[in-house]
Amino acid sequence: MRYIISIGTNMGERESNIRGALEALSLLPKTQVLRASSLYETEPVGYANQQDFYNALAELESAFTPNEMLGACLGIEAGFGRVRGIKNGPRILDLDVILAQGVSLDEENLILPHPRYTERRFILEPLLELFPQGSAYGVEFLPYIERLTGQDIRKIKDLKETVL
Ligand code: PH2
Ligand code: MG
Ligand code: MG
Repeated sequence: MRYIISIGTNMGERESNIRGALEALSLLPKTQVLRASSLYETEPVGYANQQDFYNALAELESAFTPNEMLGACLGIEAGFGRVRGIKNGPRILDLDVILAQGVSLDEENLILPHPRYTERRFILEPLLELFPQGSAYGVEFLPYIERLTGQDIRKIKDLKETVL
């Protein structure tokens, strides 16, 4: 099954956190990282008084179920020493399952597609880079980008050649 995973960080060495997360995803069993978006620097959304984030998206092919993928992401975050603090606040690494191909799910610990990605430029812009047609796995997301205002985002560099 194909997955879109978002990677975010605004503590420590942000670029190496993103690269380390991509590497950790690629080392998961039964899983390949197919491609990654560019690396973006983004204005914090939801809680303003913190350092800008680095964000990127990865597309994976994996035999994991969505719940197994969520567990794997939480495990990678823990491996980076993530400590949970204020909601939307600073974090060394956040890995969120955004889309799983053909899956829509509403469970206590996992909702797919991700319930807030439609409001977040730091997810939608890299998603448009990966899916220039404006839909991914049959989910149309282009209209959401057009509705957004603010949320500064700057492309920092290509990760494709360097990561995979
Ligand atoms: N993650 C959040 C809340 N706000 N803002 C940016 N720019 N990037 C993020 O990854 C991010 C955020 C909650 O996970
Ligand atoms: Mg998040
Ligand atoms: Mg998260």
